[in-house]
Amino acid sequence: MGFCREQLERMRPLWDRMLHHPFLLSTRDGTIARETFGTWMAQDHLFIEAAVPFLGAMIARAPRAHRETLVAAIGALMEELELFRERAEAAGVELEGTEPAFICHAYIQYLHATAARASYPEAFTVLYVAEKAYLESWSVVRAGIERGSPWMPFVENWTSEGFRDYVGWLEAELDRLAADVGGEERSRLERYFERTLKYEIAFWELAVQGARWPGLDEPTADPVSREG
Ligand code: MP5
Repeated sequence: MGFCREQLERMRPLWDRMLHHPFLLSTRDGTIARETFGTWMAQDHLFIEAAVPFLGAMIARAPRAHRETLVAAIGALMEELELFRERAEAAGVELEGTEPAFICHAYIQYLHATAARASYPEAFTVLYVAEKAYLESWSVVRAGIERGSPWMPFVENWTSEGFRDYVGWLEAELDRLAADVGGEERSRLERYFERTLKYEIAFWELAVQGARWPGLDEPTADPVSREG
């Protein structure tokens, strides 16, 4: 069995938790609040903007045979950004000037740190898990969403034939990369796999919980005296 299948089986309970997230189920059922979906849109727009330099850094280190597909993936990100701008305008969601939520900020820092410091197979693992997560998450939504939903273009973006083929390519290439690494590196790939999946769950959670940073909502209970 290849690395990806093995990890997907190891992570099955967490993976299923992601696929049953209330954000996905309520988008599928048409009960999601526009504000909740708007929070996800504005935050994911930031994430995608950060994914462009992440991929750029990967291309700089990619084997020749990976370059063409990764370059095309940057083109796809540019089209996604355009889709977000168009949908945001239609839904009255403000994208410009949005501050990253805590979880979005952390995930973006993780992308940047991975691009700068991790090995190529480690960065490839992060890319694979993030893309596979979106393919499967939006496939859950696709199974029940009304075709006329304003959110349908996002479903189509991440469940298209082309995107499925891209994720299939990532899977085959990650299996190949992982087959060539030693035991310690393989353990690191497993940790990247798990951590990225946890970030994906946290990102759906952020949309539902809202973009406020933790610890800022309640008034200070017992103000510290500044006298003396
Ligand atoms: C993706 C995304 C998919 N847009 N946002 C998160 C939080 N995870 C994964 O990546 P891409 O590059 O937009 O297909």
